[in-house]
Amino acid sequence: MTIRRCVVSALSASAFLALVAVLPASAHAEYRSSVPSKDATVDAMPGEIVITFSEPPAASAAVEILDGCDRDVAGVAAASNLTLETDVTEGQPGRWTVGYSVVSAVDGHRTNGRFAFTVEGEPDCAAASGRDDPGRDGTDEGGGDFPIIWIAVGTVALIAIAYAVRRFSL
Ligand SMILES: [Cu+2]
Repeated sequence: MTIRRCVVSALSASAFLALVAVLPASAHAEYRSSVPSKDATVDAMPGEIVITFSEPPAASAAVEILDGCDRDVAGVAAASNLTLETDVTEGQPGRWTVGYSVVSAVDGHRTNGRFAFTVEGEPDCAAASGRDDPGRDGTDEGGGDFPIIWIAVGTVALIAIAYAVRRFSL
């Protein structure tokens, strides 16, 4: 009985080690290439950003595309085989950055990354901002702070309850 249990645990341990040894061979959904490519300079604003990964990205991918005025111009993202195509809604020239968070459809691992490229021309950020800077808008900031207050209140309440339960159970 004891020997059998020992053999079983030794077998499962070696199976686990074999699995761990195999896993790094699958490289997750790593960035392979993109259009426009990393650090490239293009003379016209791209209509879409295409990123190719080493493994197919799941449909739940999140992409942020910041234009020369640091505004997110990412439209709809669509995954197809190894590529993720994201529409660009509008934008200003300058230095663009693309951030992505994708989950490999093969092994479920998440990969986050960022790359930049340049669109030739001078950005006209004043003209492009039809709406005002959202950071200056008090209601936006208030909305962002609200949940943090409730998380803090909830945490304090939980600690108080846990403390009370411990005291009364002793
Ligand atoms: Cu992986």
